[in-house]
Amino acid sequence: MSRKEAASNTPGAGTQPWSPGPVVVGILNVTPDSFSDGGDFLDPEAAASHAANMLDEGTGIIDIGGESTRPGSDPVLQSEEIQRVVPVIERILAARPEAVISVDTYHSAMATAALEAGARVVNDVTALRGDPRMAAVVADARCPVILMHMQGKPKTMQREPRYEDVVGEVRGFLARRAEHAIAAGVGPEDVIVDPGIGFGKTLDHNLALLRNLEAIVDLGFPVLVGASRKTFIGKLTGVDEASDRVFGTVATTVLAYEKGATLFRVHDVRANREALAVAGAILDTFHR
Ligand code: HH2
Repeated sequence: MSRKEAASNTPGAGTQPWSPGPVVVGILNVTPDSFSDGGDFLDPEAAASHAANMLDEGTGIIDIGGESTRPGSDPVLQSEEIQRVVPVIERILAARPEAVISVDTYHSAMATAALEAGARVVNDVTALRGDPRMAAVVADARCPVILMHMQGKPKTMQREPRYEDVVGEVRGFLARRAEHAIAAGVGPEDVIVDPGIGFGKTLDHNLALLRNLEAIVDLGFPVLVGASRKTFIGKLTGVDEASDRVFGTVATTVLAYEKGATLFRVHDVRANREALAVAGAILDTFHR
């Protein structure tokens, strides 16, 4: 698929609640233990103020998570997750009713509570495998859903991940999960796929996926890339502090965009949005 054809996969062409063009998905983790922003936004007031900053910086979606899925993390109780996330959604929407909020969860009860509170997208890192009720929740809500590839579970996924052909296996998995979602009643226009950078993958696996992203774009669904501040960027740059990995993140965003990805889940909204504006103009896709 050509770059221009991939651009027509951009969410917004159908009923999705965001505008055409590359979409920055700003990360808001309401957790004590996320790998980069853990503990920063547990207070709903601080979370809402960070969301407002991200909106001012041009985020198209705010992705709110109440459970860390970093390597080695433990699951949290759904009740705890809901208690963390719902007040934050309510507070953001009270101040900025136009905000498009996505909920980063694989629990159907959390997704239901978030959608009731006004979230409009579900981001499921298990691609609807984590909870048998999730597909029906998304189908009933008629909302976009992000289906992400992960090998294993967060607790152990970075212990010797193995593939025969990482690109082919991730592509095949995403095709099967998209088929599953559509069979369960999710609109084909509501499916977004994500290769799951860092989820059961070595540095070489991550690089192979990013280098061959066209193979995922070719599935015909919008592609989200979530590389922000991740360990592979630290390995390549020698930057240990996650919050300092913005330059490496921006390089990933621009190259992934050039290969046809259209959604970028990032912590640093302004840096990535400005890079995408310039990259889009050079690629001559969205600047007119
Ligand atoms: N990465 C993280 C969490 N959710 N969702 C999608 N669709 N794609 C990703 O790559 C992705 C994701 C992990 O990053 P972060 O939220 O910053 O950290 P933590 O899991 O520690 O909260």
